[in-house]
Amino acid sequence: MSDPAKPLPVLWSFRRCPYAMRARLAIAASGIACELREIALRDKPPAFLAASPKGTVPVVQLPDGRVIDESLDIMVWALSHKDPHGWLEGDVQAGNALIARNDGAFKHHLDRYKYATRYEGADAEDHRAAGLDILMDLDTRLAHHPHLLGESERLADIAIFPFVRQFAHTDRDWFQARNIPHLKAWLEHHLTHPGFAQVMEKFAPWASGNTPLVFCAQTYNKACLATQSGSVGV
Ligand SMILES: N[C@@H](CCC(=O)N[C@@H](CS)C(=O)NCC(=O)O)C(=O)O
Repeated sequence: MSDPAKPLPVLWSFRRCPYAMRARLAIAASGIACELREIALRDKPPAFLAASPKGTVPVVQLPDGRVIDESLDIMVWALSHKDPHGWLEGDVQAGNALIARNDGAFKHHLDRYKYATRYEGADAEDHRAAGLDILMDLDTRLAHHPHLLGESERLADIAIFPFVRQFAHTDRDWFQARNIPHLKAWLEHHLTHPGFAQVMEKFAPWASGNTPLVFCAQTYNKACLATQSGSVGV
């Protein structure tokens, strides 16, 4: 439990942002209590921009004044504190390569598929096909083991699935018709995990003077324990 006298790290977040999701998942797993401040991207609070002028979520503001404003750095910061599921273990180089492709090429195609009108000359179907090529590669990996890097869930699984979720939800019928069964099972596992529901709880945007909202996911790990008997339990 958090000590009410001790200031908590502040987590600036946006519920539907895949970068923020992966940061919340890692913080939840670590058990670190934070003050969650949900923001609206169209109406960023001055206090948020003062903490991180680049204006992207997620951002963690530590009580000592340090600011962590990249989702992967937030994940590593949180899990370095406590990593109950061993997400930082395994083949880190291979995991980082998968994450780099996700955050680079896959995100590029995802944005131009989902928001084609925002990108001049972008053809949504071309970008969807290019995104699918990457997902087919992930599907091939997942044909051999339940997680991207082997028998155990790692940072790459947690860092990548929120983006695959967004791709899948852009046109659910089209996605369902694709022959990528292993990837679909992997995605379903993450989406139905009780810990995911917990980090997707809805909150109104933060306003100065609000009662602090403690994002403490002690319950995340309890939820994990409850599912450990499942076939691909965390
Ligand atoms: N590289 C950053 C990217 C974060 C990012 O781009 N987040 C989006 C939301 S999903 C954002 O805040 N965009 C700013 C905006 O839309 O104004 C990270 O990993 O944290």
